Amino acid sequence: MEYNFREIEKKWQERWVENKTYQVTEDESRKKFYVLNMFPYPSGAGLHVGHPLGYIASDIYARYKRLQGFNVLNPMGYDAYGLPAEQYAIQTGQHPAITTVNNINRYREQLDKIGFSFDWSREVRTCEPDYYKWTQWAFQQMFKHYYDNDAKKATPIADLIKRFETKGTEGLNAACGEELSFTAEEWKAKSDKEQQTILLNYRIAYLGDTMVNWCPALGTVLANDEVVDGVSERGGHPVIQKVMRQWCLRVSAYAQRLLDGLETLNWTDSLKETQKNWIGRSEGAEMKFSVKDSDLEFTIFTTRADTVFGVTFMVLAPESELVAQLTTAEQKAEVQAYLDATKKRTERERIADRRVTGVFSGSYAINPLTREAIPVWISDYVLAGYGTGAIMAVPAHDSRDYAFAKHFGLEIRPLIEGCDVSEESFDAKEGIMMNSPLPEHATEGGLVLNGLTIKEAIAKTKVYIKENNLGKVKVNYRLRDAIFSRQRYWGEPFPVYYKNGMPYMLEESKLPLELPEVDKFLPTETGEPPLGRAKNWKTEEGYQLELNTMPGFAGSSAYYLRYMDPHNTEALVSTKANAYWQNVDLYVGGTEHATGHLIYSRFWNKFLHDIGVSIKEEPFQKLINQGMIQGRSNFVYRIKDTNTFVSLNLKDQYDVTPLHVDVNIVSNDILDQEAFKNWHPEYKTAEFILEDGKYICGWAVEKMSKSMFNVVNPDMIVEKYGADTLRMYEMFLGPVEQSKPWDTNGIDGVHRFIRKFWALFYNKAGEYIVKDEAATKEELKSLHKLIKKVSGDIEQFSYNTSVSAFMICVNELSSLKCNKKEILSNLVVLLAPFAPHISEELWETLGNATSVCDAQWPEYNEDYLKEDVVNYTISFNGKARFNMEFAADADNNTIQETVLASEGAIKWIEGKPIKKVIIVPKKIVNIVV
Ligand code: ANZ
Repeated sequence: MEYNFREIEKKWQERWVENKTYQVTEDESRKKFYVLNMFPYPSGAGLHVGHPLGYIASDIYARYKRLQGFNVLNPMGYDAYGLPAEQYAIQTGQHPAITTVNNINRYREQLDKIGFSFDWSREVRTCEPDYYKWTQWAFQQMFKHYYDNDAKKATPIADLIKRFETKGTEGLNAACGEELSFTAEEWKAKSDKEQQTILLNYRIAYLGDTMVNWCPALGTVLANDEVVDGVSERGGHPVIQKVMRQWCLRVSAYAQRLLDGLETLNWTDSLKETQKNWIGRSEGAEMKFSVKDSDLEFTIFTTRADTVFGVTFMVLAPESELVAQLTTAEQKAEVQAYLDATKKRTERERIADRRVTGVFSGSYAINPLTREAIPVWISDYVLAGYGTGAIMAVPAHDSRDYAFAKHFGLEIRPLIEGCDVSEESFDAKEGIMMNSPLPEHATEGGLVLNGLTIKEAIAKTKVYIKENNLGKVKVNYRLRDAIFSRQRYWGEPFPVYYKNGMPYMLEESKLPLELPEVDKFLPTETGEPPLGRAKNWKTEEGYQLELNTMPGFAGSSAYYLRYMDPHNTEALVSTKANAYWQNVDLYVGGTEHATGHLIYSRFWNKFLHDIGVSIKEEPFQKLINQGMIQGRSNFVYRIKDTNTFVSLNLKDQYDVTPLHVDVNIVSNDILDQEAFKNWHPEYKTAEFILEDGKYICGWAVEKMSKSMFNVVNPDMIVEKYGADTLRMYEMFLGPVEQSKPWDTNGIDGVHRFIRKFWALFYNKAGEYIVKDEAATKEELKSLHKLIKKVSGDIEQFSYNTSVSAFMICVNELSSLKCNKKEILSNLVVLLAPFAPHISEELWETLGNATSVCDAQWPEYNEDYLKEDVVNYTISFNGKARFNMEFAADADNNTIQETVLASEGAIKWIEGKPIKKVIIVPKKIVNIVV
């Protein structure tokens, strides 16, 4: 039989569906292994060869684990809500549900051709009501819980209400927006609306006033990366900073657990570092400053409490509520003008650019230690969302404060020995506090820092502040709460209605709240989100339903749990299924999710863990980031003002313009001239200047993209070479985690390897030549070398070296003319994770009735790798003189005696006394005379 990959692949893909080969159940008799890919957003462009890279890598691992006897869950689904479908709908009127389904069907067709071991019976689509019911449910649970900092977990809001009724806020240590203080009596005296407002301050899902990038022309909030230089990336419309009431998730409450959890994960150091920086733990102190001639007090956050003697001014964020309270009548106009100007800058711009701007408020604060009056300024280098939105400025020791002081002519007061403030070098971490030129009363109360290191000074000041009730020690995190509202159509509706302006949750029995139909996917004339167009978007009682929808990360936060039990109508996941599958053992996906999805899903899962839904606190135990596959673009060179194209190595003789050419009409850098003429009407009459009768194209490595004509469609490769070749070739390109260019030039080699493998079973005449004879030592050695290499490589995700090892082994067996069943059966099993179709076919041919997926991974036997004899180099005083062979298990004594007694040795020793004999096992015997 000939190797007809088209027939073989079709046959097995059908067989797998018929036999439900990849369906798994919670089989208690076997150990589980859960492999997961980051599920795709089904875009209109379909898959290119870069997309399946991670899926192939994880599929190999999944199949390998199954061969080792594990019960492997390897599911797939679609992150189906999202902007592109909505944008397309706005342009074409096509309903996003329709384009999404079309795209999904196309993805599925492409995925099926590659031969993945996905259990499609567990597919999820985030836009399906029976899926998003549980996204809505989880959101409601977050609304119904608050975070207890003492218990370090989410706790029912009902408990908080009970507590308020009995003790008020006394002793409460909960994550909240604002520290509140009231007694039980005061709580009970509040109206329902007042109580609800207070509870929002504690709920894990809460409505909060947050600063957003608002684009009035587009009628929507934009993400930071959608705003460039103060205007919208799309359309160039002005964007302003605006406070809007939005749903938020109190991710910040979980900051410490998100940090601690990283220690338990098998992720790369660089990914952990990225998450650590994102969470941004900062230990410092909050200090109270009072306002001169007023009852007002405000709190600042500092990591350098020790510099309190060097404070020469204070700065408030422009958005701070204190601005209105501290601005004096004389300064009012100037402050207002400043506030208007800063509104236009996004937070990111404020951090990135170092332009110094600011305005004096007119008020003075009193330094709690020195009792000095110091001016209070307003500037946007202080961010409203971090710390307390107010700082004490120490220009001698902080570069931003320094720049500000210089610009506005404010005092700079150094505190550290040898600190040169004329230079912008503030790296004085190891410095010593000096006898500072402070007013006499400065050290009143006993805080003396002179002679201490900075570290000691910070610690001492913190204790002092605490003991003297001037503030408290505080840990801050950069991690922000997640803004959870989007003014979009194509997303999960919030299961929320409004009564008296307050939000309430729909009853659980009313879930899912399905996405309504609208006439257009645009905001309403009055600027409401698209759901404002839905008819009768109200509860049965007539209350208004929420008009925002949830963001992209909502549906992807707990999907891994849903795959465990995708058809459950009673729960997100049953305890039984969750107890069996636990969490993901291997997660494979792109690095772009390092701070988005991988933070949100960890947070979401920790919450579900707190409320008893998820057994494991961390969702993804091991994580591998697959690299990107870049495009390898090809160029043709058009001689200026002509329709003549000159081959690569002749182009320097002409004045040429390089043009991208579709890589699909180029093979091994040689242009298919006919196809080129048909590619574009403009080239119909193209003429060519050839070298050696060929047109050779230039090439470059670029991003794989339509506009560079370097997109390679996996379907085409499958059509031409088969899925098994595609799979092995993608792995052969290089280490999974590295980015690398797609280079079709080597694919023939991989395809030839597969044919050579086939040729061990069938001769040229198509006759089956496998024999039931005992294998030779050499054949066994070749096989066991491969078993050892491939098993080790798969564990390390070093698939490219595995492919090379297969090639070597098949070459060795070919030259040994080995077609022994004993050897080839094992070889088929080893190859099955990489090239499942051909392996199934040959496994069947070898006489097996069950799928190769259920075979057993071969164990390697060290004995076969042992050499019988070893060749030693015999040296005298370090110089190699001759060689001798010894049995591989010969001991050193035997070796030494035999060598010394040999004729050669006697000759080279020349009768001199022997000083030393050094034996390097299996390599060298060195005789020192
Ligand atoms: C006085 C001081 C002296 C400071 C000094 C630094 C150096 P991290 O490590 O990022 O937490 N800060 C506090 N809140 C801020 C805000 N909302 N916007 C901008 N800056 C803010 O940094 C904390 C330090 O950043 C704080 O310590 C404060 O300046 C500033 F030699 O206080 B420091």
